[in-house]
Amino acid sequence: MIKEIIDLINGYGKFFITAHVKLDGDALGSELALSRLLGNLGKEAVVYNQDPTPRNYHFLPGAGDIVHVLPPLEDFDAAFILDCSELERVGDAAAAIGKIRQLVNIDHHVSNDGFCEIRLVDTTASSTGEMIFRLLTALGADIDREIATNLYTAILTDTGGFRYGNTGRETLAAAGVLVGRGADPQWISENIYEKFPRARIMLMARVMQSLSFDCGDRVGSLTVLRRDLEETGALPEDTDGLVDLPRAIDGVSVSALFTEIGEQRFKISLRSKGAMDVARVAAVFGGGGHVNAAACRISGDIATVKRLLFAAMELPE
Ligand SMILES: [Mn+2]
Repeated sequence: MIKEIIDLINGYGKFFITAHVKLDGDALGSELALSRLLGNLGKEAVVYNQDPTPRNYHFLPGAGDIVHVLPPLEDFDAAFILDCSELERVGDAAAAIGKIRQLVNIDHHVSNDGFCEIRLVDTTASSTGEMIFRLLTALGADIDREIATNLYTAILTDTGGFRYGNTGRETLAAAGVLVGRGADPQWISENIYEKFPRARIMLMARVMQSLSFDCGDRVGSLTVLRRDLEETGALPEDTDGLVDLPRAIDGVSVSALFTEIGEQRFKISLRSKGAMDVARVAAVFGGGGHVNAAACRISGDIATVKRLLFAAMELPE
């Protein structure tokens, strides 16, 4: 399939690139690296995202050129849909984007539904960034500092800083090559993880008060209510990473973050240690993800939502 994608890149001139809503480092780094690659090859590429770029990713080379208003889609020869397991993940424009002549999906989610013919899906890859790295290598394309910085960011963030189970030998080898091409690990980490606004830490302090344990103390959870954001001045993106906090507790194998997204409606982010498959739990409620990281939405008051979720985990009470 990589051959088909290379032929398509060589054969066409104008490319549309997008990724999922609720942007993360993998989505952004993959988009910007691919866009830069296409530009280096003399092609035209536009990166479109429905959502704004989170503040801590503004440093990524090319981030300022991302558009958030849909350009005329009939101009494009092909569209790259990155880090998406379903076309719908790109947001409200999914149906329109789906009409672009040629769709290419590059992704690593286990729940990928194979929505288009030309696709590069490897559920063993750490990140879409690692797959873009393979594509670049197969193309024999030059990896400049801009590409290296974006791909290193994609891999770094999707592996939780090279800590998760998806961190393989190839992952680290790719990261090594990228550092050799100018990606600066310290500068990149500082930008992503150590430039938070004060409101984010105030939100964290407040949300930590909601820490609770269930299922025989094997599940640790936090709850973010809308008023927590309002009263601290934090933004929705400031809840990123909160889900990882309970998982760091000894004896906790699953962490859950309940985020109030509407009247009697919660988004639940799940993280697990080891073999516990949270994608299966999320799927019970129509969600999805990976073995160790998944998400879903459930309606009801917080007590009901918690009860439904914990019942689906089938862990001893
Ligand atoms: Mn990813």
